[in-house]
Amino acid sequence: MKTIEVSKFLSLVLRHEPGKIGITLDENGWTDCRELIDAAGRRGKRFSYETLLEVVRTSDKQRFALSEDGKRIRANQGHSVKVDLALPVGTPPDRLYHGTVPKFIESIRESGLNKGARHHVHLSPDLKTATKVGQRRGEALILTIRAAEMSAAGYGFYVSENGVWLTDAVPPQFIEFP
Ligand code: HQG
Repeated sequence: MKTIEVSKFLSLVLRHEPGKIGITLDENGWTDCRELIDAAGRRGKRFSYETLLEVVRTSDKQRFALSEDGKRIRANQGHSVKVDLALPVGTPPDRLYHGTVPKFIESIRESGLNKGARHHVHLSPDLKTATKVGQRRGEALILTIRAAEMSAAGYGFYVSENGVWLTDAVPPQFIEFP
């Protein structure tokens, strides 16, 4: 498998469907690299440990992390299966950004940002990243989140290992629309 295919495959099994290849994630989302590679290989998804290392190293968004001994791997964020990433709580910058698309705006105006199928709402530290996130779905529309104000009002924020800011929900009063 090419690295891009391996990356997509890892996203699927480490975030959403470990059971698809018969592996399990521990409570913090980790799984054994060797078991993962073997289980994948038995289902025709063949790649080496070296390829897996390359995917972790070159992932544009640092999607995966290895344990210090290199034996275990987990996804840094984006899970739909229940895992506790034990993320550090952080104090966000004044503003954070969220890239979305026009068709969602009405609903976001009414109910704010919600986490949908994910564990958290994902917010970007800069406009460029937010634009990329929005463009996955079409013409990107960038919302500005008054994050420091939210934090002061008692809403919790976490930072993932790859610099994505996470929170449970963003009520409409903290969102600036374009
Ligand atoms: C929208 C990718 C209607 C929200 C990216 C978004 C990111 C609402 C979509 C990461 C809404 C959810 C996350 C509401 C939110 N009404 N629509 N009240 N609240 N939405 O994919 O932020 O490639 O779950 O605007 O780069 O797009 O997976 O979230 O459009 O970092 O590593 O509902 O996923 O990273 O979509 O993306 P998603 P997201 P990976």
